[in-house]
This record gives sequence, structure tokens and C-alpha cells, in this order.
Amino acid sequence: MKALLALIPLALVAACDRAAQTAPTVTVADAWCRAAPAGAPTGGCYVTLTASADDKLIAVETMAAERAEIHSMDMTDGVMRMRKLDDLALPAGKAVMLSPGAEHLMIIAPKATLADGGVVPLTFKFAKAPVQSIEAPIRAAGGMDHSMAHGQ
Ligand SMILES: [Cu+2]
Repeated sequence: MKALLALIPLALVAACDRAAQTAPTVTVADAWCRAAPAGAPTGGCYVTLTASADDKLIAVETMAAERAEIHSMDMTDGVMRMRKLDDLALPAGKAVMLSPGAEHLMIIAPKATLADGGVVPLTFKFAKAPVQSIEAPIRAAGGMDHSMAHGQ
């Protein structure tokens, strides 16, 4: 009986280890959205995602717009092109930066003007890691006008 009791704590530790391995977490950092003029049809949001184990960003949701999409961007024949992605790979331990001119989040049909100093609530859904909700501050920033690059 004494031997059996001694085994129980070991079994618990083993179970916890396994849970830690099968449930990756994703760190959501440095989120921000670019301020846009009133009536802008879209807005760009940027964030750095770091997964503890291989995972994927599979969806982004926001209350602040009709919907949010994951986009890629590249230059083809001098023209900036964007493509909607179904998901975005998050390799273990690698900081995946969504930034102007590269992969980014696009919010479609914002419900209110994306004014400098405001916030955009964003909910990130991953293939394995738990859902995460954050508030991304809206900042005025120079550079490319997102709606222009979309040809809208
Ligand atoms: Cu886009």
C-alpha cells in the first residue's frame, strides 16, 4: 500500500507534462491598427505572434468592423498585391511579425472611424492554442495607404 501511494504524485506530474506539450500557447504582442480617415473602407492591423509549439492562426474576429481577414502582401511587376490567407503558420518559438508591407490583418468595413488614440478589439483564434482577445491601440502612422493598395 505504501508503494502505491508513492506512485500517485509521479503520475500527476506526468499528466501535467503531457498537458503542457499538447496545449501550445501563443503570445500576442505589439498589436496596433493604423488610423484611417472617416469613411475608409478598410483598415490595417499589425501584431507579433509567437507560438510555444507549431500552431496556426486560423481566424481573427473584431466587433469594430464587419469582419477581419488575414492578408499577405507582395510586389508583383511593381504593383502591390494582397491576398486573403486561410491561415498563417506560426512555427514553434518564432516571432511572426505582421507589419506594414508584409502579412497583416485587415478589418473590412469599420463600424467607426479608426481615429488616432482609439482601440480595436481583436480576437485571435488558433488551430491549437486557446483563443486570445486583446485591444489594439489605433495610431497615426505614415507610409502606405491601405485602401489604395487594395484598389478600392
Ligand atoms: Cu490587406
